Amino acid sequence: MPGSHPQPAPAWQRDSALQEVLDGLQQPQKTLSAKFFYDARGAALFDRICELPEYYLYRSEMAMLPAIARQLQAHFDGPMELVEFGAGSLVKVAELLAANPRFQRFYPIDIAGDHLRRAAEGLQQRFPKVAICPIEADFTQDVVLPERGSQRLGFFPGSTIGNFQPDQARSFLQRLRRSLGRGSHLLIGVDTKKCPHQLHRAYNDQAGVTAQFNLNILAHLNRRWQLGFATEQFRHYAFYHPGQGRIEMHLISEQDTELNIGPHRIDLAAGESIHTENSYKYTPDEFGQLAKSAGWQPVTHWLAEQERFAVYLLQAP
Ligand code: AVI
Repeated sequence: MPGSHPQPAPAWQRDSALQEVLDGLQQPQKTLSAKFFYDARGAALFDRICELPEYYLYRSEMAMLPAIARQLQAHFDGPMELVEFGAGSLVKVAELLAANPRFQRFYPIDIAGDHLRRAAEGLQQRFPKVAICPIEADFTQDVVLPERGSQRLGFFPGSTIGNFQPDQARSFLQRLRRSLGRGSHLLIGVDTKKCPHQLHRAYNDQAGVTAQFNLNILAHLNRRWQLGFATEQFRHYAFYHPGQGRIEMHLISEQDTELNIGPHRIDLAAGESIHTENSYKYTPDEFGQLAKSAGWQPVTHWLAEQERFAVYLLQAP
């Protein structure tokens, strides 16, 4: 009989990620979570960003890692195990493993399981003596790690911590402390505050790769949920906000446009923006304070040439 069975909720209501997109677009400042950058195309565009002459973050950190890995030996006795959060292609961690023979076990954690296992197999061939045990998990949630075999070092490179709001960064650092356990260490890469022009160039490259990366967020949402964003109508806009200490990335709509998600209509006026990313920059003092407020004790830090980038060693008391 019609009406006797409860109707299932429509697809757009059952999909929590799509709900999140809708919630963001209903805010006075329309927002999309930066996590939607990373479909396969977004990940490939991010790899291209890392090769750009203007994007100093990747190269500065990579260049520091071998010396850091060697110096870490002074802070640990005996064997060590390494845990990388959001491990991706495992390029950076290879620099640590190559320079420090103390690492006996490595747990790379990433949500993209197939990519992670392929990368882990490649790394295993290069480092046959290290036990490499990939863990498919969302590193922004609590990850339960196997019992600790030796001194544990977490690794969170790339200044991804800068993509969190400071209060979320604090909660995330607390979460890492809980996952890694008492007495563990964390090695974390963080971009520094510097000349706003240099920061501006890093997110407004001449080749336009960052613009493609930013616009891909809309293309990704279109592919995933057929949202119908007219991507050619949007322009990349990124700037450094000195008061907030962050790069903000936006997409500016060049025309009045509307979008329908289920029964909801979203209006965008010409000139209106969708805020897609923050990338916070920290002085060593500021990051030290943030780490302490999350229960970590700063042990030491290393600065890249011209203080372009910082890598911190923290300890969980
Ligand atoms: C992943 N994350 C640290 C990058 C950053 O610099 O905030 C993402 C990025 N956005 C634009 N370019 C790179």
